[in-house]
Amino acid sequence: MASERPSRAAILLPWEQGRGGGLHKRAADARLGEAIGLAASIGLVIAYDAVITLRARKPATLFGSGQVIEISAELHEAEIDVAIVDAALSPVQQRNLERAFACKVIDRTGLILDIFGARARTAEGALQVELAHLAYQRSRLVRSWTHLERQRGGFGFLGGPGETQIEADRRLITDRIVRLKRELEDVRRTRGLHREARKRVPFPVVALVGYTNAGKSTLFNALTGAAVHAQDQLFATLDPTMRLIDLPSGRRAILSDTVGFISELPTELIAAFRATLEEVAGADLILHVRDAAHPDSTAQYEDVLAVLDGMAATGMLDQDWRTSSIDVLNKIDLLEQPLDMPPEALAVSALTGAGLDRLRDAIDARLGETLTSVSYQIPAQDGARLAYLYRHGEIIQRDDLGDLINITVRLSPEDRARFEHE
Ligand SMILES: Nc1nc2c(ncn2[C@@H]2O[C@H](COP(=O)(O)OP(=O)(O)O)[C@@H](O)[C@H]2O)c(=O)[nH]1
Ligand SMILES: [Mg+2]
Repeated sequence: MASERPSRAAILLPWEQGRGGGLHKRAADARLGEAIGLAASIGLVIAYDAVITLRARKPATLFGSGQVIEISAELHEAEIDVAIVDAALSPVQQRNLERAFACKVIDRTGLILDIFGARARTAEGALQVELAHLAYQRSRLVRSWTHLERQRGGFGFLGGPGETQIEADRRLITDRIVRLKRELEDVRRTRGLHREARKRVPFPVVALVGYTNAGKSTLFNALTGAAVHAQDQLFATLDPTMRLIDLPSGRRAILSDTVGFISELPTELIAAFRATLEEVAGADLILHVRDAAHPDSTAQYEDVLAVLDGMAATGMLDQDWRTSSIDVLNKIDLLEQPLDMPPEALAVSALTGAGLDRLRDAIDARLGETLTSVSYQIPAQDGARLAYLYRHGEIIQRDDLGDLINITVRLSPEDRARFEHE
């Protein structure tokens, strides 16, 4: 279809009756809101959405036959190009629904893969997403293949053209997966180098993390405002989701928006998601943004902590990453009563701007506590002191002047004191 207009999407959330009708309406609404946010984040226009109560999961179409007819009419009415079913669809269900709805149908995994693909930043992220994509495609081929096999009583000797095609596709995909895995290994080997380069950015990096729909992007826009810095262009070419912010003390930092956490992330996408969190690993400060008005706010908060702790366990993050993070409770404008919250958390509304001044102050103070930039002149033969700076600091600039080296480095107060005591 020609894309003169943005694609119009419908979000269909199958909701099993057992999941508890009226009582859990809030949960269903929250889940629908998440799916809408995800779809909107890749530029789809959401022209229709519905929670569809399932009495049973129909193997052929997931939804009941009456429901399929009703939905078809609605989708037609709303001129939908793509229907997103917020569940896992079997290849057969997907095909049958495409036929019935007369539009493209994608399931939850397909949608998330698209989002990760659009947002992957590092080479590793892009490779991981492609890998997940291929594995997803292959699993779909495998399933129809075993289905054919079964029809033939387990032997493929009579293989017709359809079957041969599937086998060939499958082999192509498998080959590509093998090559991708090799590339990934290479990328991992050079990962350290990239991080080193990244650290040379002369400003501390503040990364926003949290569930999708928590309000990270809204907060990103609110904090960065309309002010566009000349230096922004430096980052704009790299990434539109990194921008310079001015803090009250005059300190500057780079604010970095990230792909959000997604509830019930399909397991085959976890590696790809983790790769998109790479840049969080390089951040000087993490802003953990929560939707304080979400029914699962606490569980979501704990999920994020668990993933970040997991990154710390594998060495991607510092063990004490929690000391360089700030909990931000967003959407307080939606709350009827004041929050019962930890004393060190900050309550804000990215939408109304409430609490943002205090957040700016807190970011400023935290960055001030952690790293400061210092310049030293070191004799070129003093390898031990140079090594110390490389190990403990972030080298911003180095000029070799024969016998002397001028070096500018960002150090924590403790490391700086130790270095200067020597
Ligand atoms: N009421 C209210 N809505 C907000 C607030 N912050 C964000 N939102 C809304 O929440 C939705 C998701 O926000 P977004 O920034 O895209 O979330 P992200 O997925 O974390 O980047 C959008 O509809 C925002 O308008 C807030 O402080 N109050
Ligand atoms: Mg966002």
